[in-house]
Amino acid sequence: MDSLEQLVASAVQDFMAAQDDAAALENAKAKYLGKTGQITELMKGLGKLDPEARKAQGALINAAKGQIEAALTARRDALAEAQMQARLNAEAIDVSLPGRGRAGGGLHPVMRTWERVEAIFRSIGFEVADGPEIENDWTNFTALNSPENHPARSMQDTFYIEGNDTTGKPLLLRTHTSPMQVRYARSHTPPIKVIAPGRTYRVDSDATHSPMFHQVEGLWIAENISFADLKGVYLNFVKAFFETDDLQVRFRPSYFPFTEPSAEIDIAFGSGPLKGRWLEISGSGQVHPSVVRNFGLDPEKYIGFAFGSGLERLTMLRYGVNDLRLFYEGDLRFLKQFN
Ligand code: 2NL
Repeated sequence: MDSLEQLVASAVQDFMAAQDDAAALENAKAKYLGKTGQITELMKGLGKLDPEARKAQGALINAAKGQIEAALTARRDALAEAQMQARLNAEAIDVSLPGRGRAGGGLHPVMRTWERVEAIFRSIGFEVADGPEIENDWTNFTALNSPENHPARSMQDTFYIEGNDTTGKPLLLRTHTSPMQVRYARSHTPPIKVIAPGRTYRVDSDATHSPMFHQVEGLWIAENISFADLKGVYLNFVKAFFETDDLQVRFRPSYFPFTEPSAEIDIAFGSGPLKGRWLEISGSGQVHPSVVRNFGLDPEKYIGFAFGSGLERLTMLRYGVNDLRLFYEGDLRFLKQFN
């Protein structure tokens, strides 16, 4: 029947016209198959026909209904498929792209030296002490025999901090790690055998000085610790640190307020790029009796040595770094070489 064929054709056309939103397709469906849809209306009309005609006409309408339902299902599937494709395209992941990765961190060369120094001194029985970077005047200066008028105490040389200690003196950033050793010595009983590595601060900034730098100090106090012990300990240290027995150590008379006598320690390598050059590497000396007294100990009974070395200096000599500023610039091209 012509009109049924047209009805089917018109339904197919409407279904095809329904685009990606599901409501459009459901509206089109209602137009044919809904309660008042055209197919439904035709079915209702069957009642008026005589049984023979009703049977024939009913079969035709059912066939048309089947075609329309098939077209609807096909369109539904096609729209769902298209929607899935669009989603897949939008959320596509290119699995052939390289991963973003996660950059591995590494130790700063000065920290490498710090850890190395700790390991070496621990191996010969030294404790490692750590303490405050904000110090009071007595522990940083007075206990260490630095007189009131010493230039190290001036505003030009020391970072003073707002706020006073209990004696009304201004707080400051420690200018060496010695105050940590004073704290350690005052809270332990001899033998005192300790190193204090850490950050220190001085008002100083040029090619060879940074306002923040790292120091390691060592202290060994007992009843009969001598300069010979200092020499043995320090020689053992530099040989272990630089991984060579082919070096010489010399002690050169010097002056520090906290030691008497005092000496600079120089080393000279027997081979390598620095071969034969005397290199200053540490200050040292026998701890001054007044300083021993400030430890809370009797200087008639206790005696020993102390030394202080710069961790940057040790790092530069070990790796052949020629400019101190490289340590503080955070340039990965420099830092990566150590990891
Ligand atoms: C330097 C000088 C030195 C010390 C540090 C020290 C510590 C205490 C008592 C006595 Cl608690 N002395 N430390 C002694 C001599 C020298 O370092 O110019 N180092 C780079």
